Amino acid sequence: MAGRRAGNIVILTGAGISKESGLDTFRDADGLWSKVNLEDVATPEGFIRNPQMVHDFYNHRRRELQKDDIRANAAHHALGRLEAEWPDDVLVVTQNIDALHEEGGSENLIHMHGEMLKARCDRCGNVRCWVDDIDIETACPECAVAGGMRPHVVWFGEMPFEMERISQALSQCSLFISIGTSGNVYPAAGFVREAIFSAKAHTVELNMEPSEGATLFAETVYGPATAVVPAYVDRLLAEGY
Ligand code: BV8
Repeated sequence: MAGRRAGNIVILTGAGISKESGLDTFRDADGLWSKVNLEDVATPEGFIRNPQMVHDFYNHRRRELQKDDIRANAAHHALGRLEAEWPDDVLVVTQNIDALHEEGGSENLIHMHGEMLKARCDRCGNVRCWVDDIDIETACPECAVAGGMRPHVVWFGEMPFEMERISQALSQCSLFISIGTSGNVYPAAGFVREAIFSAKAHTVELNMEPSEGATLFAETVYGPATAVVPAYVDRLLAEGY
């Protein structure tokens, strides 16, 4: 539908959109999963087996993403601009646990895999902003019980957040854009199918290279996010899709 400049947009992002801000991806050659075993640090079983190892993994990443030189890049800012200038809804659903979309100006935003700068108490369920390290002695500020604090992130085998709201948005979108994700992790990797079958949406993949689901997309543009995403947003605002 060349030229369409209306309709709700759902944008799924993954680690690739934050790569040029200086944060590691997971499955690239130098990615996080090449340095540590995901079963040990991103599963509830791993946390039960060795909670301090999991805390060390997240404490390192939490410190990293708070460094002054880790800033939102042109791709994050382009999505903030799209949300501000597009006539209908723009929802960003991110698998990322950094806060770079917020810095880029996105407000209609869902962190489906949680947020690194939040912590949750397994005892009382309290969730709050958290910038310091967590360890096995850390006490919950709410219920004062020690040892139950964990990063407020979604591990493998745990249900991602706000799935109802995401499905609702997918069923009502006219345009689905996937940015910087390898399409390995479900349910996020299945959103493109949902957008096609429940909303007959136009689908676009903007990535460094074809993802696992590349053949499902009506349109694909490959290259670094800081080049490809602003250019796509400019074209979308000027000419539609
Ligand atoms: C669920 C934690 C169901 C936070 C993450 C057996 C048992 C249990 C579950 C399963 C199972 N088998 C399969 C599953 C489902 C499982 C899954 O999908 N496994 C895969 C590996 C097969 N999924 C789950 O478990 C999910 N939960 O299914 O629950 C359920 C049902 C009922 C009741 C209860 C539960 C939970 C998944 C979430 C896991 N948590 N992380 C954290 O530490 O960050 S996953 C991790 O992968 C991150 O969240 C990350 O965001 C996510 C996806 O990775 P990507 O973002 O795509 O990153 P990746 O490195 O892979 O790719 C980067 C891409 O960017 C590449 O394509 C690259 O080319 C590109 N790129 C690089 N540079 C650039 C670039 N692009 C543009 N510009 C650049 N410069």
